[in-house]
Amino acid sequence: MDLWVSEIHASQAGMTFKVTDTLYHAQSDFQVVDIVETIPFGRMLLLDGRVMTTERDEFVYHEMIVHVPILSMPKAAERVLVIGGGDGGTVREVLRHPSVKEVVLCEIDGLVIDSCRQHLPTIAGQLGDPRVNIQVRDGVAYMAEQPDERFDVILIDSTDPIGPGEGLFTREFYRNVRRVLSPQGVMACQSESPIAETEEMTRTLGKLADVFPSTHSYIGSIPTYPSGLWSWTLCSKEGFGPFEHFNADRARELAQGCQYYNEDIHRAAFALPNFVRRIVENAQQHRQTAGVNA
Ligand code: SPD
Repeated sequence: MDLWVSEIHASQAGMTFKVTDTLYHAQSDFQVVDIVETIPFGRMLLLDGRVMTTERDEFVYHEMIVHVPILSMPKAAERVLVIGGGDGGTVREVLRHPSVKEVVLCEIDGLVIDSCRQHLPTIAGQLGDPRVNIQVRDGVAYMAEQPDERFDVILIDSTDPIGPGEGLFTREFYRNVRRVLSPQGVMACQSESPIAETEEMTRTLGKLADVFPSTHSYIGSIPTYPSGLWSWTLCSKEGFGPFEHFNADRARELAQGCQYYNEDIHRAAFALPNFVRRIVENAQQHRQTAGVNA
């Protein structure tokens, strides 16, 4: 049978992958969950038809959402919260840091966790680690209930800002993230594609800038995501950025086990092309227009 899967992006461009097998297909309470075997990228997780991760290029996203913030901190990360990220890739990377004592994974959709454990073992394989505490909960509600300063690192490994992921892109949610971070803590979120999702990225950065003392966006290449160019944004409670506390020796040591992240990538990812700089500037503009309480 000649099977293909296509994701049509908001920009009205798309990407098509040759599929050899459908391993999992279910409608959960929140979304349609698919795991398919593709020729170019190996196994692929799709939520509501959007590519979330693939065996072949997942390392870029997961290493960048984890190691950049953790290596930017002035202290060792002990308590980490991952919101979303039910495929387990972010948790796997967090566990590479020996200082980590606890990782809470708060994922709204239990079917995502179960299906990835079954069909994506190279990504989800660390979810059984004794340091991992899985909460199948809505991340917005979970965050609102947490005591102040509970986590050193909060990673928002969300879907796009539609459907179940929408609440993870609000000022109210970001205010709770700031409140729940420990004093020297750091957060990072996926902040969409500067090319394919320019407006979403601008809106997201504007909201983050309303809540945190500073925002630091960084970029990387993810072939299976819209346009192939993706962004993440790092914020800290104290306002430090990616370099003040960066320890290149620690990054070099960690990089031995990584496929993308290394000490040069840590620095280079923050070198933004002019059109991305302008998105950051427009977001600041949006902030001034919207006002802190909007
Ligand atoms: N457009 C795709 C955005 C997906 C971001 N989250 C991916 C989850 C991988 N752990």
